[in-house]
Order: sequence, then C-alpha cells, then structure tokens
Amino acid sequence: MSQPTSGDFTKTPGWLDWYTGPAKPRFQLPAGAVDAHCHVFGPGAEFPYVPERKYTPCDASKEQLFALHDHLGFARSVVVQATCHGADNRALVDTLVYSQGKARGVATVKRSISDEALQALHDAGVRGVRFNFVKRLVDFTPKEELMEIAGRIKKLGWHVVIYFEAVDLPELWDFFTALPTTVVVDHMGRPDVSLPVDGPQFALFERFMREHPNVWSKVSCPERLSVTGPKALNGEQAAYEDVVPFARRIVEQFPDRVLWGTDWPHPNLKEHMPDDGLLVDFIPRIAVTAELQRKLLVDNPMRLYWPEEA
Ligand code: 0GY
Repeated sequence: MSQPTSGDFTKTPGWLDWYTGPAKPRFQLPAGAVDAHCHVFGPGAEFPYVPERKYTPCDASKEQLFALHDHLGFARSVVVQATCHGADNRALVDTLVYSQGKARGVATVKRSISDEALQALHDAGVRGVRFNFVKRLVDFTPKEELMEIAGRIKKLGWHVVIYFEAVDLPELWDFFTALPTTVVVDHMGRPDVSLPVDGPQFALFERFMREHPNVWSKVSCPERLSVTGPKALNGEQAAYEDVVPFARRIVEQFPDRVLWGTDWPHPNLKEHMPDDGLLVDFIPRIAVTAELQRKLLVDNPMRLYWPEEA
C-alpha cells in the first residue's frame, strides 16, 4: 500500500500515521462483510481540513481505504465524517460517489443546512448524522439544535450516531432517550475497561441498550479502549484482552443491534497504531459463533445502511 502523505497541512505534533503493512487476517470475514466505522482524511490538498478542527491528521484517501478493505476482505464500508472535516462533507460525498454504492455515509450537518442539501447527501448515500460529545474533538452545540436536526433527518429514514465518554452518559441520558430515530453508539460509549465489567458504569450502558430498543452499539475500537494494549499477554490472540468481556457481553445480549468497524485511519491514537489485519482477528473473540459474526458483520449493517437489499 502507498505511504500516507501530509497534504498542505502540518500534522498535529505526535500524530501517528496509519500502518501501511497490515497482516492478512487469519479470521476470514463472512461474504458481504461491512466495515461500519471508518473515515477518510482529505487528501487535504483536495478537501481541506476545516479551520475549527481540533487536530490535523495525515491524509487517508478513499483509494487507500478501499485498498485496505480489499486486503482485509470487506465488501462494503460505512464512512463516518471525521471531526477534522467539520460539517464540510465533500470528502465523504466524493468517497461515496466513487464507491458506486458499496459505501454509505454518516455526515455532520449544521442546523442551517437546506432540505435540498440534505437530499443531495441522501442521494450520495448518506444515511445518518453524527452528534459528537467528546469535548477534545468538538465545540459544544446546543441540544435544541441537535434535536431539530434529528427531527429533520428522521424524515429521510436516517439515524443518529452518538459519540461520548462513559462518564458523560448520566448527563446526556435524557437527550439520548428523547431522540426520535435509531441511535447508534460509537465504541460502546467508551467504557473505562479498567473498571469491572459488572460495575455500575457499564451496567448503565447495558441498561441504556436494554430499555431502549432503538439503541445500537458499535463494538469497535479495542485499540482505543484497551489499557493492557496490543501486547500479547498469552500469545498474539490476547491483544486488547481487557476489552473482550465488555464487547462480548454487548454482542451476546444484543446480537441484532451491534456493528463493527476498523476505525481506520485511527485518529488521535497516542501509544500505538494498530495493524488492521490483527484488529480483524479480534472479531471472533467477541462474536464467538458464525451466527453472531454474520449478524455483526453482514445482517445488521445491511439492515441499517442498505435496507433495500437486506
Ligand atoms: C473515532 C474516534 C475519534 C475521532 C473521531 O471524527 C473524529 O475525529 O471520530 C477519537 O479521537 O476518539 O471514532 O474515530
């Protein structure tokens, strides 16, 4: 695969570029598998990063994304608008159009967006909006504005993707449970996996999903959540071991409401850059039967993003 380039922008100090030599996974993905959480960055020279961004990444183009997917065995992609592009969805739309229907998207929009512009996003393949509550990534948007956007996108059959840290769930609970659409949580609501899986923090997240059948979760990003890290404790298969009980529990309790994604090109990682091939090998440790794997990787994302084909 080709090397990342930095475009016209100076990368955030300490930025880790994505890994260019991913292993071939040992786990063979089921036919039609969907990477339901990945991003494109620029290239900055063509699709500039927005002035209000909180980081400047390396470039990560659509061609590089799709080459990775071919290598790993993914048939389809869900590309999520990254915060470095703000509400400028041009790089996302360019990727969706280029994919000829094999990629769908989750956009970021402002309240001021016109109905025509929303329809144009839909025609390109956008099926959701992302509301981000991670303070290091975005400035605050009033909840009334987000609720107004949710009401408008509901009419298009879209859903809302929410990104937040576990400690903020109590404060955000009323807003999340009032959303009128399907709600997809990024990375299990970022639990602190050094806490017990049976403890109150994760119990609240499980309650959130149990009491609200419109809530789905991505069981992705072990590399982001793990404290023990990628280092094998008992052989290679033990990488990110501390995340396994959390993700496995969500997959087994809510098998029809879980999604998985690589999170390529892995923005803002500070310690290490994962090998995407080894990340795919994490999947059978959290979805331990062929049926769970098929739901996680094919049936669920198809129902949400390609309902006309599911
Ligand atoms: C992720 C996580 C992160 C960043 C973004 O859009 C973004 O900038 O999503 C993060 O820094 O935790 O899901 O890619």
